[in-house]
Amino acid sequence: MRISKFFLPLLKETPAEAQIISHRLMLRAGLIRQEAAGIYSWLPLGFRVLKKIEQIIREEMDRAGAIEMLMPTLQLADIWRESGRYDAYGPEMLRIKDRHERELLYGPTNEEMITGIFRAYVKSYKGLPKNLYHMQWKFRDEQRPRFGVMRGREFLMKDAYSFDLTKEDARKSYNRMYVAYLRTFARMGLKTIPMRAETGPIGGDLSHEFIVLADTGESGVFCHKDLLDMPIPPENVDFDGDLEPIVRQRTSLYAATEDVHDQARFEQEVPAEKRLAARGIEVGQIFYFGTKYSEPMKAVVAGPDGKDVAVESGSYGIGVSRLLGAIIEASHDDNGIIWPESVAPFRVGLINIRVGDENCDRVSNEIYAKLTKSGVETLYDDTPESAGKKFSGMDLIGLPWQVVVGPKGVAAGVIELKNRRTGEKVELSPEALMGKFIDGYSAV
Ligand code: 5CA
Repeated sequence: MRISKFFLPLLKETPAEAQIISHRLMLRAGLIRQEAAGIYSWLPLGFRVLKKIEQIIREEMDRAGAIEMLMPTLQLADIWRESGRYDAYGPEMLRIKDRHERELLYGPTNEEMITGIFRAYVKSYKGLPKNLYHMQWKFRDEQRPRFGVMRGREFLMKDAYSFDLTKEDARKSYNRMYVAYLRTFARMGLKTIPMRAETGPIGGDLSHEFIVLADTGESGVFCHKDLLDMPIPPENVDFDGDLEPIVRQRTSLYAATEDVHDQARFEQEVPAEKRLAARGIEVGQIFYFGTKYSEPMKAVVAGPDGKDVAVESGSYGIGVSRLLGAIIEASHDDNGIIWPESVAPFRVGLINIRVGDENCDRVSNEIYAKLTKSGVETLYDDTPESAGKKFSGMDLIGLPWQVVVGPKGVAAGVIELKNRRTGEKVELSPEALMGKFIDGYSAV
């Protein structure tokens, strides 16, 4: 993509309303624009990151055996009356009437709707287990929307819902999501710690929040320091096998959010030098709630003995849009964002510092054409701006690699490559540069 043809509105000034670094950087780097309190447009650069994050989540959900679908944002109130949550949900729920005076709501979560879908089609235990998920916009009329996408009112969530015949099977479904989450967040360069958590309006008595430690996080958290350095389950982990050992390795150590924290137990179970009391960002939460929805909504299947059984369920959320904020909180410096390669909007930022110079243009155009043709996502700064402005803009948007083409280097047959994270710069021949980004590249 050529910046001259792209839409990349960078801000010079730090917007006054943004209190935390990720929010400031998201506005300055042209990722989002606020449309109303807690409601954002996703500008092209931010939208690319959102899609990358979605794709990682999708791959890991699919690997764990979950099945993607899509439910609407608007839901009928009637189905929420069946579960008893229509009144219980309170002012956070955005309630709407259509022209026929039918009561609708903008979904804050989808337990009711998915239970309605499940019960319409699955009648026998032979159709179990099932785990269905979607990524869809949610609306919660938060009392204090703040910190940009961290606590929005409209936000993108991945929500998965599992259905099983027995408690034991439901526990296996829970473990699959637990392990899938460890892999999902690690692939985005995030270190997350699963912590026991309150279940709130979703319900149930077993729940973990996946927490990224950050001083700007909204949750107070307490845990054993060894949880910071646990191995991430490999890509070939067997989701049909016994995942309990992976889960137990973590759950045997103390980790709790402030809502369920027990200071006496913490001090008893964790040696003083291993105690960590910190703040964190909740990027995901998983729940086991058994028959909380299936019973009132009569989502039953015929068991092996022919008798009807209410299905055992859990739900599993990830804050897709919140993740952009969390990743930036965890990965930035004074000059701007530092995207991990896996979620970067482009892998390479190509800077032509002398646009109009015949040689610089020729070399830059060649590099751009070759990288793009090979599928290396490249953002080419072909604008007539000053070199200084191009460098600071590129640092701000945080692409992992910067390729700098200038008259001196071109005359000497070299191009500069800068690693955004380490700041390390090397000079390479154009061939060596191509070889770095294109597998099996050969100049001929
Ligand atoms: N139905 C369950 C699981 S699917 C559920 O709604 N869980 S939740 O309430 O914990 O939300 C799931 C995730 O959405 C949270 O872990 C958080 O990362 C994200 N989230 C929740 N509220 C907001 C918000 N106001 N802004 C941005 N992200 C949010």
